[in-house]
Amino acid sequence: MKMELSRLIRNAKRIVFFTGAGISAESGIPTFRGKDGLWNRYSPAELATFEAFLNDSLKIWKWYLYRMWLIAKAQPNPGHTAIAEFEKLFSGKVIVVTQNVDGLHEEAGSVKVLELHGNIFEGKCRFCGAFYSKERFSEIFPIASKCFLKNLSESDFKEKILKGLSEDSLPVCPVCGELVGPGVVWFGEVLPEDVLSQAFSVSKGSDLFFSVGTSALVQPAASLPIVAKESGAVLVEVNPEETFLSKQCDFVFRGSAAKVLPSILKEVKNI
Ligand code: BV8
Ligand code: ZN
Repeated sequence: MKMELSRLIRNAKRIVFFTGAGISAESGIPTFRGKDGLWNRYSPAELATFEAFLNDSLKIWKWYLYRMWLIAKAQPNPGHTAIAEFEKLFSGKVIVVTQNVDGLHEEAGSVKVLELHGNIFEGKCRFCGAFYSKERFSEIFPIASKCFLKNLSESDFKEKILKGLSEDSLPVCPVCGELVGPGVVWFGEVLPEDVLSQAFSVSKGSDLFFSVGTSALVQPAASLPIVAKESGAVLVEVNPEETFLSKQCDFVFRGSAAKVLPSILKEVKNI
């Protein structure tokens, strides 16, 4: 199987790596639907919607700061690194389309990355539409900066940050004075138009489409592998568990991203 796939990879003109929470699981970031998944402890609607933010912005910001602290402490794993190496090996032919908001693909060295659901270290004002880059947002909300959070122990984070957080220490929008939320796409919110249209066009034009660590349940992201398949791409799934997509895949690797992707890369390098 790997030999045949390696030949396809070598002859491919455009390779898409479509990733979800599973690729960051081995970096210590809980997935959403896995056994200790984030959505099992809290429902998406409860925490990842504008309504929830309006109802209790302090609770929402505590949840996102907790995830930002987890991500700030995390390192890319061999799954992320292998994808970055594929991009170097086949320059100009590889692009990452991710649902993850953790930025670990860029940290692993991937250059062409489409962040469908935004980035957790950015800021977005839902009242006036102002967008704040990582750098600018850490000026507005210093405790949410990656370099500050990564040096905090769990007890310091819980004692000094979470416990000390109050309504009036939340980030205020310099443009309209309302509260700023995290730079992620919440349920019921549209995805960044330019990113989404790029994602659909690269998927349509792909001849090899890897679906790595995603249950492919959240729309419109979950339509990308289908669009790729319909336009003739070879679909490859890397996931220890069956998903709705498995039946449509030409190659299925029932294993973890951090093990499977480096072994495929090794195979490709050897032929
Ligand atoms: C929208 C950012 C237009 C926030 C996220 C009914 C039908 C169809 C659609 C809808 C519907 N009702 C509502 C909708 C729309 C909704 C949707 O799709 N809901 C789903 C739940 C049915 N979509 C939206 O709301 C989107 N916006 O539609 O706007 C609109 C506007 C107005 C009104 C209507 C429509 C916005 C969606 C984006 C939401 N934001 N994230 C945050 O992070 O806080 S989604 C979030 O959840 C992630 O980004 C990701 O997309 C998703 C989680 O999925 P996965 O990443 O796949 O993770 P999961 O845990 O599920 O799976 C992990 C997999 O990895 C597992 O299969 C596991 O086996 C595997 N794995 C585990 N370990 C490993 C591994 N694999 C490899 N290696 C390992 N080691
Ligand atoms: Zn604003």
